[in-house]
Amino acid sequence: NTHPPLVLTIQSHVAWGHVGNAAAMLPLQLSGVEAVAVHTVQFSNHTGFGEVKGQVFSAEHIRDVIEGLQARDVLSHCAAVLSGYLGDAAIGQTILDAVRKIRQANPAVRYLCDPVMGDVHRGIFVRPGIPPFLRQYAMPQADILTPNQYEFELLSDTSLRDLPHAIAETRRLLRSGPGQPGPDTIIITSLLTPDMEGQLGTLAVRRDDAWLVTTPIISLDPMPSGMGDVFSSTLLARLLVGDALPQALGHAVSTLYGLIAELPSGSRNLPLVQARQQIVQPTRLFDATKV
Ligand code: PXL
Repeated sequence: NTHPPLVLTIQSHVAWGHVGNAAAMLPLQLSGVEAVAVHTVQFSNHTGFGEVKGQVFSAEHIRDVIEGLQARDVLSHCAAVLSGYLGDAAIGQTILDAVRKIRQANPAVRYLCDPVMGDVHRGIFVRPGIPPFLRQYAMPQADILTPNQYEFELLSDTSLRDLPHAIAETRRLLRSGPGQPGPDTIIITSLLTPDMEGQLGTLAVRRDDAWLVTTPIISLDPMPSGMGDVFSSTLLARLLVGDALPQALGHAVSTLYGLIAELPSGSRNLPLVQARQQIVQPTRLFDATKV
């Protein structure tokens, strides 16, 4: 009997609803991946509601918990690290310290950084220190980066005109070779350039390949939060259980589509529990095509 792969997932926690770790854990677990979850904040609900109670944890608190994991020899056995909503830039540095420690023990560890900053509907919804932290410190350490279009435009200081422009700008941020800083894979979610013909795109770019998945747009009002968090955790889980990038991409996009299709009207929380079947076996499968 073998152990399932371990993922250290460091994100926000909400008591009610599904964002951050409260969104990521179920997709990891249902995909056969063990989630080692460290919470950067504990809030009552996600910030999209406007009113939030709870606290951002201190960087020392996060460091403490990670030290405990290291003492149990859990850290060095993590196949991947997943980060999302940071709460504070100092917590981000603690996450990068953990990534460095794991990398020393296991150079094959994959760090998926979801640079959670905001979206086109709400603008930036994180503390001011977070965008510069992500750009200067986190992006160079990441293996996989999963910004939405709004976050990608912030990170790259561009406004995407069309798909070829998106691919070219993405390649500019990729690592230039083995051992160089920067991700080897960038995935732009919620891509809506004028040439997308009314479809919503998810674009995965590596040095030598690029893949696109398109889905019909389901308009949502209000917008639920947590879609990016379900996407990044599902994608990472599929990669860890052996999917190639285009398969993992198609699966994760299909999971999101299925969840949104089952969203109760007016809900700002994803129906993660009701629609859990969409995580394992999405009803409608969208395939990635090479672009
Ligand atoms: O899904 C991003 C996210 C994560 N964590 C918290 C949030 C949000 C978006 O609103 O509020 C706490």
